[in-house]
Amino acid sequence: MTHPWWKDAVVYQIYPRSFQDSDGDGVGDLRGIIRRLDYLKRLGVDVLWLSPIYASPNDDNGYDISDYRAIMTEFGTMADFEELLREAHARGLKIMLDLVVNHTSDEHPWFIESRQGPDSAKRDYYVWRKGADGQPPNRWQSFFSGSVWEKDAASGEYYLHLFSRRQPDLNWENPQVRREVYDMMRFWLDKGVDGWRMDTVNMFSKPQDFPEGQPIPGTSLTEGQPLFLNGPRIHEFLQEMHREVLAHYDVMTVGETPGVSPTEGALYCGAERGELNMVFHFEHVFLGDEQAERGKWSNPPLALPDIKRVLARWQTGLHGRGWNSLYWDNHDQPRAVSRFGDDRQYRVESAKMLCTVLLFMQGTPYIYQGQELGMTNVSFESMHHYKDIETLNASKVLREEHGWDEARILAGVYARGRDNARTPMHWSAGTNAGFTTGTPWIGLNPNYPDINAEAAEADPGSVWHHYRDVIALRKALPVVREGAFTLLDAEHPTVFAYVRDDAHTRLLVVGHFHGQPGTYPIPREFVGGEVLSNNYPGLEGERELKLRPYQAVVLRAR
Ligand code: ISL
Repeated sequence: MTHPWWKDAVVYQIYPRSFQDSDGDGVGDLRGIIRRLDYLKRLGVDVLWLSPIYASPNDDNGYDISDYRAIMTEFGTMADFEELLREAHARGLKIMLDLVVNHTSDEHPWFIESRQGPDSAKRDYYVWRKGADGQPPNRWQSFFSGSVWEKDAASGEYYLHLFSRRQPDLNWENPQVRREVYDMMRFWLDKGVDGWRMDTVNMFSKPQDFPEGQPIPGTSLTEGQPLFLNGPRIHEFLQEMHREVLAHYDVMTVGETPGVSPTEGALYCGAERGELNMVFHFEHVFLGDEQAERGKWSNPPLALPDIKRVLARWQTGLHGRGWNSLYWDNHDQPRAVSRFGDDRQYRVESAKMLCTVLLFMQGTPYIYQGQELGMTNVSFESMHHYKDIETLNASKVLREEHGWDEARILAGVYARGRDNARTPMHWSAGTNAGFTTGTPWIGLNPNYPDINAEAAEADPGSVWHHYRDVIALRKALPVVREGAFTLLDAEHPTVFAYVRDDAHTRLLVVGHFHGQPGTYPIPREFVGGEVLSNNYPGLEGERELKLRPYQAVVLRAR
């Protein structure tokens, strides 16, 4: 299995809630996705990753599951899902689901039973601990603000929740819990599902003594993350899952792993490890956040050499040892063009440049819905328009504990809030961008009359056509799949240049991350080389490229 299918695949992430509504309730649904399969086929992607589609009270938009074997009412029925799977497969598209098993919803029957008291048969499905002196077991901070422990009135004990208090953590130490998870995975795989994106996969195993972490200045909490990421039994659990379930199906798996380095990453996705096929690391999207006063909400500036250093380290670190996943954004991140490009004057050029630079690296690329249109961040007028639990909780803490005013909070949210990625997909210039005939669950980005799929498909110069061309090109070039990666000019402040090469082909990829013209000397072997991709009509300079704002070119050595 040196060339498994997922090494050639391009994945497209769908956030079902915001993709396409088919019944006018303002929420996207499965029948809406079916309607858009031909669009996705035309783009040239191979795999659709659906963010959670299961029954959920939607405290965290489906990442809080109350029934793993049922479809969220707003999204449709099991029959709709089966039809989606059939229709996708008929077009040669695969479907990957989101496996959210670090936690459930507090409305999951397991938790309802667990919560009944220390004698409940399901007590041990979750993590219950006694506090001391009226305080929680430790002072770890949750991802969504506040303590990870919630005191339950019935027993006076605390349950663990790394995310919201409505997302209690499952107890992976309990073999019965693991068996339930494996059964549920088989349920979907037997229907014909082609893979899993595994939510927060490196958090399943916690040190059972729950040691105290480093204090977080200005709060009563401690930093538990380093202690519960990549916990003591995590690889044992994943190897068991592989043995019990994954090894019996031809599927692809990608683990979401914040806080892993390439060395740790290889432990999750090393070819011989029997765990996962690849991981999402966060090093390029979290750059500087840890050092910033209020983390991502302070939105520390990004420097290109840091981004290059991180991505190059992963490229070389996993080459021949594991497999990379490539992404600029997803449903938790701001829009790629707004974060790494220029979402105003050079929106089209910079969105195309980001496409080129990402898709010529080694690994499986993930395109987040709307990225192929160059969709941008949104700036809602006030906090009232925001829906995301992380954003709303953080905004409260920033206001009440750190004295930030609304303008300052909004600046952080505009730059980094998760709702940037969650506004409805832009299909057309018509009512609600063609997303819904009803009232959309969250506001639209007002720029949809200019930026939408219908206009993009009709315009050969659009970001969409660039994505389609680059997807087709990377598939035609085996060097992109297997070739070595060499970063050039690591310290160059505005140019991201690298070489991909194998025994047959050498490619030079140059991306100019700047709104002013620039120059870049062409390495000798590429002088006079064939231009395989260019986001401008022409290319100037023979020995030295004269780069236009956000220009990106790919040259093949003679
Ligand atoms: O979103 C983040 C930063 O803004 C991350 O810290 C994120 O919380 C983390 O990567 C885990 O994300 C995943 O699990 C969460 C869910 O809210 C996210 O949408 C999901 O991608 C809990 O299930």
